Amino acid sequence: MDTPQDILRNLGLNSSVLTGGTLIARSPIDGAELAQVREHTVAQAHSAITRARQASQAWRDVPAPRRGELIRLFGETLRQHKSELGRLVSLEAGKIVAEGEGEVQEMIDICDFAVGLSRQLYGLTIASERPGHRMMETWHPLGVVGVISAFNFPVAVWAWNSALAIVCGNAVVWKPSEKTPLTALACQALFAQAMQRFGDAPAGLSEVLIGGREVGEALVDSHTVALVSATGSTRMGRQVGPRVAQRFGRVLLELGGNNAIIVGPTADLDMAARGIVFGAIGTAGQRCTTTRRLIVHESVADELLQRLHKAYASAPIGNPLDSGNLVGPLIDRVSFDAMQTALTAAREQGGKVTGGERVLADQYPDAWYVRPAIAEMPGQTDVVCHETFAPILYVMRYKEFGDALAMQNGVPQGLSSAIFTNDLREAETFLSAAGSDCGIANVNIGTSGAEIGGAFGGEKETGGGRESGSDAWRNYMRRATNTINYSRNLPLAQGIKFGE
Ligand code: UN1
Repeated sequence: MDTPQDILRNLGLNSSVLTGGTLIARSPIDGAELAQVREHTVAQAHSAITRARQASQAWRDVPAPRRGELIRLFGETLRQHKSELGRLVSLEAGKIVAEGEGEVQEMIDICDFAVGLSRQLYGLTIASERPGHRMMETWHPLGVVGVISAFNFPVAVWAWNSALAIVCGNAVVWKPSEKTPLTALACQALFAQAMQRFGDAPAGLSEVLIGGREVGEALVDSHTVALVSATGSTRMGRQVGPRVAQRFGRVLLELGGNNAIIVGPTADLDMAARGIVFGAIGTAGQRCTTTRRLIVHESVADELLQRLHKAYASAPIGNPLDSGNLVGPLIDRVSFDAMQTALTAAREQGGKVTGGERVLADQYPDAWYVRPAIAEMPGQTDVVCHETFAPILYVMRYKEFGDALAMQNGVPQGLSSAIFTNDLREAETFLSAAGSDCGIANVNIGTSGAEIGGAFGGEKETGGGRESGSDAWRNYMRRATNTINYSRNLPLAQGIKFGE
């Protein structure tokens, strides 16, 4: 099961989609070509959206618990293929195998969550002000949900969206990153297996669009697509958000993060160091939840930095398929260049940078491995306020807790945040309304690696969307408020008398 072709064949995918196409899929591990994938035309994208609409019109009539059965079967299929799909994620996105498999586990977890949810799509019953009346809410599917996902979580983000969207009675059209078409095709093949076992699910329930900007735009601009859920950069969100809003479509945005960990004077430094290292160098700094800023109390800064430098120096960098390695490659050269530009800026802005250089270039001339960087900054300078999708940890020191909080909140992004402290006042203040302004705020846990059970997403330039657990399912449904009159009169609300 080594090559992606083998994996895709094992998943039952027709190999004709992997050759002779115009989209060259490459592995960031060594730059090797993995496949030449056929791209969809705009006309094909429109046909896929039409198929999805037809599917959604049949699917909305299927009872929600029965819809859950399809997702249960999909979760089962994923369990059977966890290691294969995880390996494909590693090959195509460059994650270490443990993280590739972890991503598939997130898919399995959201399937379990969605199955339970399929029996809990509750609405409220509301007290009416009129006698003999009852008010309630009912929740209905939206129709077609569009999903745009990024290279760094090439399968889980789609699963968060589609497992919920499908139990909620929608069809899904997915535009994966051009950098990760194979994992998307693999997911589609696995979903097709679940559909087959299910029996009578309508074709078109889950569509994949392979291609670039034009097919993405077809999704964004189609009046048939009721909700566009887009994960990626803030730049992408600035384009997608207004375009969907222009046609009064709904958007769910999960955009850039610039996640900080505050380490207070009472923190358990062992735990803090481990949380920071996983958050900052895990997935080679390419998670939206990656720890990008460390705000550390001056009394523990030297000690903590010493530990971090030691951990960074011994973190094995290399082929993510070798289980000993903890840091795989960056996705491509563009990423590498962006990292170098940020580090140059950090130096210019008074930073002291350790690491950041390219490594393993002789062994992998066409791949981009780097030593994760630590940049000790004189303050929260301009470069620190930008998300660079690479393993750079900016470190700032503080004296007063209020200053640490202000620094934590003083960036345009608002995804994830954490504090390591054993001081109850600090912890609770951090979680309070006056504390972290992020969508995720943790105590004695790092910024990345969230469980699927909570709502996932963030504020400010992160876009405000929430996916995954809690009540995020409501994004995929429309709410109807119903008032039922079971009396023999027709009283008006607000006590209005009209011609009586
Ligand atoms: C992302 O990087 O887009 O919390 C998602 C985490 C993962 C999801 C990251 N569960 O790090």
